[in-house]
Amino acid sequence: MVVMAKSPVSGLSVRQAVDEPGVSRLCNELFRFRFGTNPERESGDNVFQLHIDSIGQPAPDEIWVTDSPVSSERVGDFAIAQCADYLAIHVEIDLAPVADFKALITQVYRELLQLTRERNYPNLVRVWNYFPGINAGSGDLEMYRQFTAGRAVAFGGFAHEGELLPAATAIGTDEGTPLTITMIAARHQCRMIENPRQTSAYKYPREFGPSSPSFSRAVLVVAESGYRILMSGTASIIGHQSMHLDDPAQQTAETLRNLDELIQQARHATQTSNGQGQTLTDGYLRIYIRRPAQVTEIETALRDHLVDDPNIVFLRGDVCRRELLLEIEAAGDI
Ligand code: 3EB
Repeated sequence: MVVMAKSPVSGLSVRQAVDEPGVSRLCNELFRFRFGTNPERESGDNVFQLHIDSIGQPAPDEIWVTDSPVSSERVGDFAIAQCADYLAIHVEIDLAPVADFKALITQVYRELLQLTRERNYPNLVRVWNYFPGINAGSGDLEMYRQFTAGRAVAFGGFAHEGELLPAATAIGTDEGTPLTITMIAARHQCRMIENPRQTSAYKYPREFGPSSPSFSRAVLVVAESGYRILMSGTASIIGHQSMHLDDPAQQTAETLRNLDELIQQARHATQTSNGQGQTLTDGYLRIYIRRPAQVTEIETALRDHLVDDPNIVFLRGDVCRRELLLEIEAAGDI
């Protein structure tokens, strides 16, 4: 598949590696994610390692392609890839000597945001955040809450009504893995989608921490067929309450209803349809599972509810609320 944008804005799409690296490599590959806590292969400037293991089948590289020429480089700790309309930045930071996690997050996010502005890609599209011990510490000292607070400082406040916030994922990885952040930013304005079934994360009440999380439920980018939706990590949350505690099958079903609602909202907002009814074209799901022993139950629930056949990758990770057993992020053409 080659992405050809209809508008002058170049498209952004994703595919899984099917051949040996090198064989399927397109000149307009923006970057690729590689999964695993024990990276074996050599990586170039635009191979972004995610220190998270798949469950079951090894996860193939996830390749983000665009239709304009790509250049990549390394600047300090940052691996940077860019094309006409998109900038991707990846950073991995060893957390062993870190004293103040919140301050570190503020500093890293400030540098990331500054790069997007300096290079004139001011619109944040998608961010992935991974770090170990996400549920360690209690109350407002919990690592996830420190992360959220540090990020909010860099974003310059708590509420972002009317401003573009990126779609995001924040997942806990195994002990000893680095803080890993990947950010995609766009030159042109993209569209942010919220979910009426859920309180916007940037409006979460105080009980979930001193700062509300700086992310949107989904962002739309231009794609071959019209728009591609990039949905944030999504969980079994209605309003701001976690639902179906201790029931992975029901949490899966509720999460899929949330994703479905986002797709409907996006189609409504853009007045578009890919002509495929409920289904996404080139759908892609990443599923983060807290307890690998529950993968079969979750996969069964998933197959029961999915009407289409997207690429699915199962990964071992901790969701930021302790009671949540899984989180699903998804992308596809609407
Ligand atoms: C939620 O809906 C689940 O803090 O960047 C999902 C995606 C979640 C991103 C983030 C958190 C984040 O609140 C948690």
